[in-house]
Amino acid sequence: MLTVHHLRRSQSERIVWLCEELGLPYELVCHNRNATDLLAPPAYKALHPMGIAPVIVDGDLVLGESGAIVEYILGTYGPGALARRGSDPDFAPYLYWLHFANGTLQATMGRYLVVHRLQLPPEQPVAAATRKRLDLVLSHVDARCARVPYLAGARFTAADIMSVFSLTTMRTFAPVDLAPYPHVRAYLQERIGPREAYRRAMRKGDPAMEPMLS
Ligand SMILES: N[C@@H](CCC(=O)N[C@@H](CS)C(=O)NCC(=O)O)C(=O)O
Repeated sequence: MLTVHHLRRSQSERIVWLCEELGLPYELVCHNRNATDLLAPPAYKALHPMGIAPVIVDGDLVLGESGAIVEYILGTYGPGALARRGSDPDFAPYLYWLHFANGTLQATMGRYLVVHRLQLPPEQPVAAATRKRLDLVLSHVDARCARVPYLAGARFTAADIMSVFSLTTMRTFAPVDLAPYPHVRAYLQERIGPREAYRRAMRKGDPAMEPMLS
């Protein structure tokens, strides 16, 4: 059986959510971050050479990297409903938003986290450039959410599963006010939050944490 190693408050929530959306049988192993440095604990580090979340184990396979895991699960177990393929008009936007999630959105949030942790003043050039990039990225997502219900288009896909962490749980580490992005907020509150599989995944992953949807 597929085992999902979930590091609490991390990108591995995407994989728990994906399994719940697909209704897959899977074993969920939850790990807490170290209290001191908030990194993954030694047991998590031992799972994979990178030691970062997510990691899945499927028979002899140990796989890391959210995007690879999502593609692997969809390709191996997914009935196809959460991906878009070549002849589908949503194929190109699906690919774009699936890859934008880690390539640009999460990367920018990560950069913003560093600036936040270093407590750089807003006028410091790197801090100012990072804030500008973050606004560009969030405005881009906001414009997309204003036009279509889900990132790939009319239907919910794995592109949403890849993106939501950066707009929600990531903000517990790097606070970002979503008030200037009302369509992102509507997307989170009206379309993602009510999804039973999302709520179940979040509850199973960390019953003590309320999803940050606003
Ligand atoms: N690009 C990777 C990023 C993985 C990553 O940075 N995970 C963080 C959690 S969000 C982590 O494991 N941090 C704990 C640590 O570095 O020890 C992916 O999507 O899988």
